[in-house]
Amino acid sequence: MEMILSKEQIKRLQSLDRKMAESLKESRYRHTVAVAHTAAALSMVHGASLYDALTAGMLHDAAKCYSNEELLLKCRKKGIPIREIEECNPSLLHAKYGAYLAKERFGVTNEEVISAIACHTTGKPGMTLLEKIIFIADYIEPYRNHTETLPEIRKLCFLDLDQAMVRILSGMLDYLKETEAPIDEMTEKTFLYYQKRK
Ligand code: DGI
Ligand code: FE
Ligand code: FE
Repeated sequence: MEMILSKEQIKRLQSLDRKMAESLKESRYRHTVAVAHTAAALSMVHGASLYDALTAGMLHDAAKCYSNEELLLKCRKKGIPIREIEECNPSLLHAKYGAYLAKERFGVTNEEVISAIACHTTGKPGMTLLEKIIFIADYIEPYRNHTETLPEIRKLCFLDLDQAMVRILSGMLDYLKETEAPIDEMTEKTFLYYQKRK
């Protein structure tokens, strides 16, 4: 697995970094860089491509600069299918639309990177190594402070990705139920898939 960045790759990553710094608000940009670096660290342990992890991390929230209304309009305009749960909860679309932007605006051709962006919010059953790394990095990056159990979850992520998926999804589903947020069936399917595998 490619663990050394070429000069060309470093240039491309710096260019993405500048573009995200311009388009995202400061706290979202800080989170973006943190996810990219956390994904890089996870790649070093678990053996994914450093460049792919950094690219997907840098772009995973690229569509967060848009409001719910804008996301709905843009997805409709581009013919991106919108499910009922996304109609009610358009913020879920930032993952799918971010994947679209990665391809069409930022010139990403690696389908693995594009799909890691597309499923970073809900996950999906049978995720690739890179998809899991981005999903997990989004949850554990150093600036996150949403749950008391983060320190032990963070440690687990560097030891066993599938077990970490179960811990993260179970916490996420508990939180969504607590707040009575509508749950995307994909989030539940992903949880059940990784729970069974454990
Ligand atoms: O974009 P971020 O804020 O970095 O994080 P994210 O892409 O995971 O999306 C933010 C929220 O999405 C987070 O609070 C968890 C939530 N989410 C994940 N699965 C579901 C969900 N929200 C709803 N309503 N339903 C889901 O199934
Ligand atoms: Fe996100
Ligand atoms: Fe994020």
